[in-house]
Amino acid sequence: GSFHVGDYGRLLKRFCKREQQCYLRLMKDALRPFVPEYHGVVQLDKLDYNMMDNLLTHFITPAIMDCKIGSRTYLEEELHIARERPQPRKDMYEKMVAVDPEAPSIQERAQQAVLKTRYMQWRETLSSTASLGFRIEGFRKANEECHTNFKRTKSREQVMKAFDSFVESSTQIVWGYLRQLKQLRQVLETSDFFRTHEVVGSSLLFVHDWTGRTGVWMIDFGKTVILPPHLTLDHRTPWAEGNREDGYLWGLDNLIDILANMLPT
Ligand code: 4IP
Ligand code: MN
Repeated sequence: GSFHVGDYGRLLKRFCKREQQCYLRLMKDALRPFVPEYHGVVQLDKLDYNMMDNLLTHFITPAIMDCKIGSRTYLEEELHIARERPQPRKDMYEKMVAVDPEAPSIQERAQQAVLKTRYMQWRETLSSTASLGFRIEGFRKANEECHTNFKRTKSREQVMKAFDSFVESSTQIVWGYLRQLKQLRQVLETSDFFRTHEVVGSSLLFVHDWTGRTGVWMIDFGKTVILPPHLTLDHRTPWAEGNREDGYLWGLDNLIDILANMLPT
């Protein structure tokens, strides 16, 4: 696989140069408390890995959830590549018809293949990514029960129901997450890293356990890219090709709003 649990509470993730550059910059940014500590590159069986803190270490049989944040899940540069050198993907066609046999166009059906950007856009509108700026990718409960069937989880009500199942209706846990998400939002709004990066395909990792402890961290920076000098993002303005906006804060606003609505009034 692309992960190994290392010694000393560390995690090894298959090396990605772009992700390494992000972690190096994040270690010097206000966001540092909201990402795993980065410990450099290590080799294992001739493969390179980025080494970071294992975020689960201080929890007891934790429940974990991965939410992909942002209104767009592919980079603008992937769009350019798709135009210049279109590479129809049979694997993505197969994933598409498995969910909805009606989804491919006549041309896509003839090719039995779709472009990656087309597949990603279809996933965005099928899920809550396009309408809410985030989507649940999956969660695992303390009892090891895994839930990954969220490709069509789109409405606020569906999302709320999934969150409620993840926290097993604990308002204490929802409170904990809400407090940490609001702290994260405050820090994001002052972070130099955040202002100067297009953050795409990154997730928030939610972790809690039966003691009532909660934690939220930003993870997955393989598609987080630095902007050209003098360009900055507010992460709330809707995307129009060329503006590089990713909808990250818009999604976080919606996520916070939905969690707040799960609490008794
Ligand atoms: C996957 O689609 C995810 O979007 C992956 O993102 C993405 O990897 C895959 O692209 C794509 O096939 P499903 O979730 O519908 O299976 P993530 O890595 O965040 O899970 P990228 O490389 O875009 O991050 P390919 O090109 O790796 O297949
Ligand atoms: Mn990825």
